[in-house]
Amino acid sequence: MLTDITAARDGALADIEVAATLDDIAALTSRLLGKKGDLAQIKTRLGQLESIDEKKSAGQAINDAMSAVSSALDDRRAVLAADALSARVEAERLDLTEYVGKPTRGHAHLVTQAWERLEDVFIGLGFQVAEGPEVETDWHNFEALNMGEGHPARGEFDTLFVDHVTPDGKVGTTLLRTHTSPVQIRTMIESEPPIYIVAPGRVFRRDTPDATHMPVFHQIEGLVIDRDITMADLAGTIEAFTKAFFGSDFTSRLRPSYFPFTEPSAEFDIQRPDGSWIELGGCGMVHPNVLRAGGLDPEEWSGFAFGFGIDRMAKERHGVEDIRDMYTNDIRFLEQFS
Ligand code: FA5
Repeated sequence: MLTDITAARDGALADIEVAATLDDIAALTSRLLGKKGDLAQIKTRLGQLESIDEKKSAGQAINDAMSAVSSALDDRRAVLAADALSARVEAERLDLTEYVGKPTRGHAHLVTQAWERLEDVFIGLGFQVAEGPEVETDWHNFEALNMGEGHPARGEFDTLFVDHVTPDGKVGTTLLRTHTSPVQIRTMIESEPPIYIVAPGRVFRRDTPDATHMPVFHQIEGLVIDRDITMADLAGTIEAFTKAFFGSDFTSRLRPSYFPFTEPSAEFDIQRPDGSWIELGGCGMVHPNVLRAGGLDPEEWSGFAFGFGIDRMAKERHGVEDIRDMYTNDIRFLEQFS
């Protein structure tokens, strides 16, 4: 029996040595150490041995053989697992050599750069930065800005409504703000004049994207409320801003226009050094109804407001042909504006 045990053990060890994969090891483990394995089969014959000493030494030999086989399986499994890991690491290795010696730094997006520069310029002119929520009430976005329910100007802002039912059962009174002008109302309500603020932020409209329109874009609002503010203050501020932001060879003009929340209203254009004009936004003297909605007495306070597109401004400043290029996140395009 001892010869059988030795033969079974040596056969098992030879099989283990040539196992080539972890699957082979799994199969060998159940074959060699399982109930139907050679050593287990020999064990069933122990009872046939006559003397106790023979049983003892054969039993001991079987146990030794089992543990030799078991530890050989463990060793081979460890070797094969390490090989499999190195093979996987090798297969998944990335070739990063093209980046060696060329450290690159990221930079702020074109629109973020314009946003930050605008804040800097207006802070330099004595303004503070304010902000308001992107999800607004109908009241702040329209009503308080002199656009009551049914006002035709509402239709010009292709509004995205937020599904919402108020406790009194009204639908559609919450929306994604269509402009930064509701920050005017919030600022008037929350702070005492004199007010000199700019409010840059993201706005939303159901506009189809084209070379000059995006459904999500950015505006910067300006609001000044003080005593005896006139249209001349507005024109002077716009001109000072134009020169500080675009350069001293740029100039600005106001063109009569209409906004429900300003009276009189104007469109604000800038002139490039080559003489061509670009429309940047709207502005005007804050309408008395808007001052009242903000809790201010129009007899005591007057002011001006303006709002223009940051994306359009970035586009003009950098000579970008199509506003959509700024949002496709093509690194070859973005890298040009570091
Ligand atoms: C307004 O939104 C007014 N709230 C501006 C205003 C503020 C007037 C304060 C008076 C006083 P308007 O809809 O024209 O106005 O938009 C202002 C600017 O936002 C535009 O001149 C343009 O530069 C930019 N703009 C408008 N729609 C888009 C769009 N879909 N994509 C990119 N920029 C846009």
